[in-house]
Amino acid sequence: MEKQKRFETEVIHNGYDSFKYEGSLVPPLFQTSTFTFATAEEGERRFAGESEGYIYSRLGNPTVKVLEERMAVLEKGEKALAFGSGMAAVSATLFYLTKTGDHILCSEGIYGCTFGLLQLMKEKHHINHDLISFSDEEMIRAGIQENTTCIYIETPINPTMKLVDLEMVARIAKERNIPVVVDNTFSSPYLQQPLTIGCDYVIHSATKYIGGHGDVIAGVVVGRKEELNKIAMTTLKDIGGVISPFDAWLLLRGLKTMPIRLDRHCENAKKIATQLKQHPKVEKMFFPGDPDFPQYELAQRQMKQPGGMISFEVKGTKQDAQQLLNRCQLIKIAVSLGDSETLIQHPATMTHAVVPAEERLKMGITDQLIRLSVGLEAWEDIWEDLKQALDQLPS
Ligand code: LCS
Repeated sequence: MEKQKRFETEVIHNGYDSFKYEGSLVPPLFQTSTFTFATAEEGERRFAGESEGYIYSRLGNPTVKVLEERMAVLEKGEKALAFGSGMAAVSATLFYLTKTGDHILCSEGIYGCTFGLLQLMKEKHHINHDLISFSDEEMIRAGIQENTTCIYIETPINPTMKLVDLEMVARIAKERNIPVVVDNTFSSPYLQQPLTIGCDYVIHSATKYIGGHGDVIAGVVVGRKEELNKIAMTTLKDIGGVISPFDAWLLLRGLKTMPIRLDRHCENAKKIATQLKQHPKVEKMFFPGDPDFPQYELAQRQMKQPGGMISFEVKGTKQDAQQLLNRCQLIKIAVSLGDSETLIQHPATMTHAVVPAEERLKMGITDQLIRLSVGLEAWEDIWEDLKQALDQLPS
């Protein structure tokens, strides 16, 4: 096997041999829905799995394959599968791991649509779940039921930035042989690699830091070959949330600059957080790189850098929070994250609007909470814009 290179090299080279493709430096875009067979018998062999080769792009595509191989290496997994959205990746994995009557133990705090999916699974398929704080071992042990077939966590959690100790969760889950699924979207594989600390599946909304340019909706799951092969042949193939070859191609382009983009996102976020924390209109700030962040020590241990996302509460009301958004000029009001542009959103009425108010407050999503995805602009320009918007809030 070829020796693995450093992360910054693998994002550019892994999974692709240009000489298999006429020397094309960049992986070609195989924008085709189907593949021709030389003979009927060859078609039969491919369907029977007796002959290597592509059949139909829902079952596999060469451009998508380069992306999957690269992602597997970056997350240090055996295999990766690409999907048409982060939610397609989440739903394919959760439906693969559960059946009617099973139970999912979930971090208290997850992306709004993942919350919506869990509701749907409960109402339509009687697959239950509990959202619990993963802050101590006893709580996790007490949350595991006889029928728990999956632990599902985000870290950092969208949008509160709370962290889950992956080493602790993986250790407890191993005792009971329960697979741990980590949504690694907020970290990217550059900052944190959950499979290396004993977790079983990593999911990404590749829409975010992996793509990095705000022009793709996509998802990825990484894990062990045996299980991912089963997902490929069931909840990916038959539910059909596949990625388009063009989107896979865009993600390959985005991936090349992911480490340098993230270095800049993190550096900018640290600078913005330092200023934000001192502003008189800011009530609280949640940023894993802030030494006063309650889980600062865990962030230092678990993440290479604290990431590019900051949440904060303004003093005042929901209307004040909305006014702050309205007064931003350079910073764009938009959901999504991990793009070059700095984006600001109001989780209670946007990404987490589907979560009932009581549940939302338990997660820590107040009406005053604002989420900032720090972009790649000059940090001084981002701060100047945010500051003038904050300065205008009533005292
Ligand atoms: N997981 C996390 C942690 C997410 O933040 C998102 C999307 C998803 C999964 C789903 O990925 P998608 O299907 O959109 O690719 N998060 C969004 C957000 O915070 N704002 O807009 C989308």
